[in-house]
Amino acid sequence: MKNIVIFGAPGSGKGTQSDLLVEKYGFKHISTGDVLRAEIKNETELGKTAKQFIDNGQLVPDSLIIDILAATYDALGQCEGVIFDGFPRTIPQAEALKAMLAERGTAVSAMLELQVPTEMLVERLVNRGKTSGRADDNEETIRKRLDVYESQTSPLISWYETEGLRNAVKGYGTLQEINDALCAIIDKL
Ligand code: B4P
Repeated sequence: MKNIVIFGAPGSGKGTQSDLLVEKYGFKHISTGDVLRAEIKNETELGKTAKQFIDNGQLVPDSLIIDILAATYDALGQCEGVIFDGFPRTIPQAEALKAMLAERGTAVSAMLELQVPTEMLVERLVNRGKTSGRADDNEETIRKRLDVYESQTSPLISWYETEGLRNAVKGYGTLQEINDALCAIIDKL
């Protein structure tokens, strides 16, 4: 079973490419952003807490997200593979993922990093905001999210490099070109 981490800044196309990979390989998909948005919609206690962080462009605290991740993973059952989209976003989350998978006798197979220039990210997310209805897709919050990415999430690039799992891909161009580059890596796993 493959455990694939799809990694990149907000708006790098993690969700978009995950959908294409699910279609091609039949993998299951865990998007922590989607999980949190569902909690917000259902007005759970977790959703109420998460909303305050998300609307402000900040990350939800590690302790909240790590527990949810394990429960979501266990609920998937047997499958060919899992795509982790938007998780991990901090080094403690990466360490927790490693430990959680090790407890289940498995490990991350590869980290796929989508590289996109910052101004392109802003443009994509401002455009998404016109139809997504997401409170965090406005320019001010987008820039905050990108700062949070730089300070808290980008250190994971060298963390995964050290683990020997990092694979960087150009994250702009057509969806198909990007998808082909990701599939070439997955096919070698
Ligand atoms: P997420 O839901 O993970 O969303 P994202 O990073 O904003 O977007 P993604 O990279 O998936 O981009 P997409 O494919 O949609 O996170 C939202 C929030 O939840 C976070 O800010 C945080 O607060 C919280 N959260 C989530 N996980 C967490 C965690 N682990 N710990 C703590 N907090 C957490 O693409 C963006 C746009 O670009 C789309 O409109 C798409 O159509 C377009 N696009 C994609 N590929 C393109 C291409 N090749 N060319 C042109 N446009 C493209």
